[in-house]
Amino acid sequence: SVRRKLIAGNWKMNGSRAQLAELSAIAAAAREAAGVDVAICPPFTLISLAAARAGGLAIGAQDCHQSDSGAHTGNVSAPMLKEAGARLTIVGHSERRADQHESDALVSAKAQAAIRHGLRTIVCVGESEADRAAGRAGKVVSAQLSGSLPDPEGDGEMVVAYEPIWAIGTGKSATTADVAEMHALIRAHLIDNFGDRGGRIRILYGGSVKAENAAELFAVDNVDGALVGGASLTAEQFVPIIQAAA
Ligand code: G2H
Repeated sequence: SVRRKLIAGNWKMNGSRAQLAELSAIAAAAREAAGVDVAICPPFTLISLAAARAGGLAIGAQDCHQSDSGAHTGNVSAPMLKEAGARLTIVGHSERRADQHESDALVSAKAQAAIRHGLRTIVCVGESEADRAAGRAGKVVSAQLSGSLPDPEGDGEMVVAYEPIWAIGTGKSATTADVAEMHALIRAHLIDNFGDRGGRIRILYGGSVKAENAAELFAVDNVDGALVGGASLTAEQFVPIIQAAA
């Protein structure tokens, strides 16, 4: 494939200084997996320390504010993330869309800010269980793509993550047929909107990815890696996923 696989771990609101001990084995596996990019996104408070111990792993954030600075209590901006040592950020994760009521327009502004500052930016999309049951999964994801993607100008790289909400942390992952269909739809959208560049944008799958299902997911067309939550917290669970992508 023209696209290198990217395996990104999303620690969500988990982790501690002690947990950063996992990074050395993850980094060692990443160095051995030629042709695979590996990243870990811990909570904000651990980014600097993680970056200092990354051993070649890319460290990222799970969100970033759309402004560079200002009166935005509790938020963290893209320049701050860069200074802390982050090389990427996730934006628009479904948990933030739900818990923090983030709209497509806000997600797009966040992605734009991150890309402007040279962060690799993973924009998440995905339908709910009700959307899928009603047969509107494709429509919902298309609308999210139309509203949430940044204009990809700037130094950062855009990545799309497809995470069906019903598969997140539930142990249910989508079937390979569902994944193939949705990733093809996303690819078509990217090519329509970004031309040749759309063919080079990586599309990750997320939602209960684990050692047992990683290889079959990575064999699906247009699956260019994974966004991994629960199974990224320990090297024991995360390393086999990296190896499955190599
Ligand atoms: C989906 C994923 C990581 P998990 O949210 O973003 O989490 O692998 O725990 O389903």
